Amino acid sequence: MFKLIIADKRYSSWSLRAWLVLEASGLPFEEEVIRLYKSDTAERIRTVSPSGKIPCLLEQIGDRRHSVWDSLAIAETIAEQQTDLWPGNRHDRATARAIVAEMHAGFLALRESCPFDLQRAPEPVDVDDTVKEDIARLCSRIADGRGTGRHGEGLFGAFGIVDAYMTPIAARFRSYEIHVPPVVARYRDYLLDRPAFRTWEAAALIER
Ligand SMILES: N[C@@H](CCC(=O)N[C@@H](CS)C(=O)NCC(=O)O)C(=O)O
Repeated sequence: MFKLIIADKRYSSWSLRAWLVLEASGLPFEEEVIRLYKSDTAERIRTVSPSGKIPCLLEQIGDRRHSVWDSLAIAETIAEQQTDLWPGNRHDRATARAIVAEMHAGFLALRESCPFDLQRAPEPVDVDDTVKEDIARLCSRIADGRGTGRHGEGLFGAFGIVDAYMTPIAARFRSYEIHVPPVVARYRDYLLDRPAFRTWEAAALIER
């Protein structure tokens, strides 16, 4: 049985990504929340995660507790057991991995200007050109994937890791009222209407 250590559901986009991957895998798991911005946050995270960051996936193997830190390593670890989480086609799989890697390492301007906060009442903000470039780049990734006419509502068919990585972006599009083309708006709504996301969001909305 896996245990996923996550941060506040309201604030932690990386935790959401790992949690959505686990949910989509169908594998049983428990979760534990370590609240951010508390006096003991850093100390509690250090007891489970060598990087000092969460999410972190724990697996008890005999008397040893195995720890996988970082959302992307967690996603790849789960994908070893549930291979449908990446597209079946080799070229789609490569593109999906490239998008996830780009997301994991980039879009800093958008992340900094539009912090993830599921309790934020939707309201637009002024964004500079770098943020606009991030948004345009994301919209083009989404439009390219959705424009291929593949079966399923995810970027490459059924919901997978790439869609889990896109979900916090969809939430930012909504909470910062970022204007996006219709094809992107449909994908945003698909991600935010999924029962797994709604379950997470319901818990995020009552966090204090
Ligand atoms: N690249 C990491 C980022 C993880 C991360 O930044 N986690 C934040 C919470 S969203 C954290 O642990 N913050 C605690 C701290 O920095 O003390 C991932 O993909 O998991």
